Amino acid sequence: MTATALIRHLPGLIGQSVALRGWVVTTRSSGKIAFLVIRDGTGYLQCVIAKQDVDEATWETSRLLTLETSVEVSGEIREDSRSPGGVELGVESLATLGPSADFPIGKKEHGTAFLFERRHLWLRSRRQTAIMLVRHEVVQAIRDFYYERDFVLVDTPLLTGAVGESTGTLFETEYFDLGKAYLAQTGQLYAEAAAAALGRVYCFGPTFRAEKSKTRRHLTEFWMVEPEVAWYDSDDNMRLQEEFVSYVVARCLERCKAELDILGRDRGPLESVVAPFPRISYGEAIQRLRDLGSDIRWGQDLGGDAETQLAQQFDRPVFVYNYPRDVKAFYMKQNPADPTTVLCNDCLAPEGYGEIIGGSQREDDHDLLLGRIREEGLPEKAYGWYLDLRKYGTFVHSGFGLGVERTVAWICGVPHIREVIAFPRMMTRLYP
Ligand code: NSS
Repeated sequence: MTATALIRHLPGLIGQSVALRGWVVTTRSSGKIAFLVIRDGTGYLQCVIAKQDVDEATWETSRLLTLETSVEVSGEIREDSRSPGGVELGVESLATLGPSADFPIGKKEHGTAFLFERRHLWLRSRRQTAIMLVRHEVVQAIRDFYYERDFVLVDTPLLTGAVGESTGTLFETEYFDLGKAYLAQTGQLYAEAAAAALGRVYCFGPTFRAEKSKTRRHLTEFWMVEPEVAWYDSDDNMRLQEEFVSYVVARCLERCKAELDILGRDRGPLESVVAPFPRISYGEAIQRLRDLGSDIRWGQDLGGDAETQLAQQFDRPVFVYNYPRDVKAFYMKQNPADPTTVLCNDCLAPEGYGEIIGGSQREDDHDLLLGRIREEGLPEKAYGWYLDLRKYGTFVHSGFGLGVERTVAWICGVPHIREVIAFPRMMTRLYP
């Protein structure tokens, strides 16, 4: 195939002849002139076909085009201030590459079940591509943030022999002669080992949880970025989080203006996302919730509704720190000032989005950690290597995990996280 131009580059090609390939978005025709909008993934382009300027085959083709037909067009790029991108194409020839009869997703409203069943086609819509582009920017911003700060990327295994987070949500599979393997719920434990080797590290990949809940915040496969830092305590950890979240949001405000407009996202609330973030202890959070009329008691975990209520009191993300030990994972460091709590924090996003980060200082005392592993009834043998980190040069260290989908949903202002991953996996969805 001959080289073709990308729509994104056309404003620099005014006056030149180009060939383009793409898919039909809309067509409109009068007796003598037809307007065709195509998209190629990099943008949208209006193509103008004047009957008197083209051969009969091109004119006939233009009249028969249907939604999502793939086409090749060529002609001259002209300035047109009313068009998206400020240019249009004066068509000289047009050919169908792949017909598309009865594209199932049209202009009318469809239910979400209908759309998710056709996710492979729905992805082509303006809204879905805008979301994917914001996600792309978020992922790039994450990588840049850590690269610029000398963190080393360490890829952690997805097939693991030990429980990372909790036994309740494990996907397991038979693993040859070695018994059961679990799909990773987190890369954290391995990132801790890597932090003792490299100092500042992060892992970034898909994680898996057999979530049986059907909420707008849970997927069974989601992406998480997990930094782990030697010599950071819980306070340092929260400072890194607020700097990180502010950075990612600022990058999207700077580079995703068009996408946020397509999504109708009010930028005001995102512009307030500037460090430092307010911090309230778990105890204070319970008191605030009770003052708001909740009957939640000390010792209970904060559910989605409680998180929403708390976050509503602030104009930027808020940290809730030092939760009761009994509602948190085994690896969190006991709070020396109050052994019923652990040195940890969640970061709750505003506007009803709730928890986007869970983080903690890690238990660095060998015997306390072993005690917690036993208390939780976890198989000691599987954690031998993890305990070794406390036997050979134990070190104060902290880290956190930021859920990519929850963050993208919040930045896009999309209510349900299933819409911000190309092919969501949920309890009720494995297709397409
Ligand atoms: O369970 S977390 O709170 N924490 C961890 O996994 C730690 N091991 C991270 C660490 O310290 N390295 O999950 C972290 C974040 C949480 O705040 C959410 O944003 C996201 O991961 N998360 C999810 N997103 C989508 N779907 C599900 N099911 C989900 N579970 C957690």
